Amino acid sequence: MLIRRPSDVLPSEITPEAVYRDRRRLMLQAGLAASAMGLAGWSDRRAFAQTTGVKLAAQRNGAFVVMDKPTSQKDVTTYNNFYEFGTDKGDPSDYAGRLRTSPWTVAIEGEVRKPQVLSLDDLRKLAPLEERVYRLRCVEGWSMVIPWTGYSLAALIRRVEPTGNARFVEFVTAVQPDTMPGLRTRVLDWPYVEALRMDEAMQPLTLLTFGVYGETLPNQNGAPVRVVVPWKYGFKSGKSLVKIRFVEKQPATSWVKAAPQEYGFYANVNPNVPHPRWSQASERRIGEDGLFSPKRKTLMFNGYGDQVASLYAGMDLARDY
Ligand SMILES: Nc1nc2c(c(=O)[nH]1)N[C@H]1C(S)=C(S)[C@@H](COP(=O)(O)O)O[C@H]1N2
Ligand SMILES: [Mo]
Repeated sequence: MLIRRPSDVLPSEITPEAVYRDRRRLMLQAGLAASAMGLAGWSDRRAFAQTTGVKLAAQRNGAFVVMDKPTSQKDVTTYNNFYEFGTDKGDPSDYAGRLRTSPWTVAIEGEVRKPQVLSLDDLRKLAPLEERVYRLRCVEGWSMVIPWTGYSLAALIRRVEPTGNARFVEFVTAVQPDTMPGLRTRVLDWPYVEALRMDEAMQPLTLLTFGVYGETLPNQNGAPVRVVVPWKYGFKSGKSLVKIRFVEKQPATSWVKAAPQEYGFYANVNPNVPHPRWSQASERRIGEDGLFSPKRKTLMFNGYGDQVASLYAGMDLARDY
């Protein structure tokens, strides 16, 4: 019997659409057959649920809750960017099921007095978990409103005691060639690396994130731990972190390396600075704005200007985009 694994259905195989759809159907059938035989496995879970179902207790922090209507859990967990699993919005939820998230460790390295390797459990217990509702604005022109669970990254940073040389924080994300079909495409230089200036990383909004919608993160949203930086374009919020490195020099980040003319290091949401190929002045809220409804205006710093504008005083944000 031929059981198709996700690696057999790579979009990068560039199969004609019909063949590709047929493979998906076969895969779903394989999942059905497996469940009929009582075999619990990835195919079941992948085909029938997009969330983990594992509750993550947290206190809602009203100071970090935007009033916008949250995007549905379904959209949040099935409309994703996670290029390690493919470049289509549905690829992460379709193919991230095999990502190994346990055991998981995060290494804290570089310019810190207390370098250490933390288990996911220890990392999660380092500070009280909070639920916060943030806007997320993707550089591609869409946005969502998402209830995340986590704590301010600042709590971890204080714990590991950065030295005076630590000026940037680099986030290195997972590379699992056998579970990440997207790694075979050379769209980005893997691992996916992002970074923040130290003061940005210490800003209380910057969230070390373990959950979404009251549950642990689904793989497609960056399980088991990611960062969320709500005043910057979504690509700054690296998923599935394995290393947090404190460094003196501004790190070479994946998107800047891939297209420096298009993606800046700061990547602050800014309606006044167009992407070279499209405007950033407006956005489409997923699940609310149709393709033909007027787009809503994008806010400077994604609406978080009161909290973060001072970080950039004196900088020319049209040059340092
Ligand atoms: N490792 C990794 N992290 C990533 C990405 C990625 O491709 N790989 N995509 C980024 C982009 S472009 C966005 S918009 C957000 C999307 O997060 P979400 O799918 O949980 O909404 O994740 C960011 N983090
Ligand atoms: Mo994005």
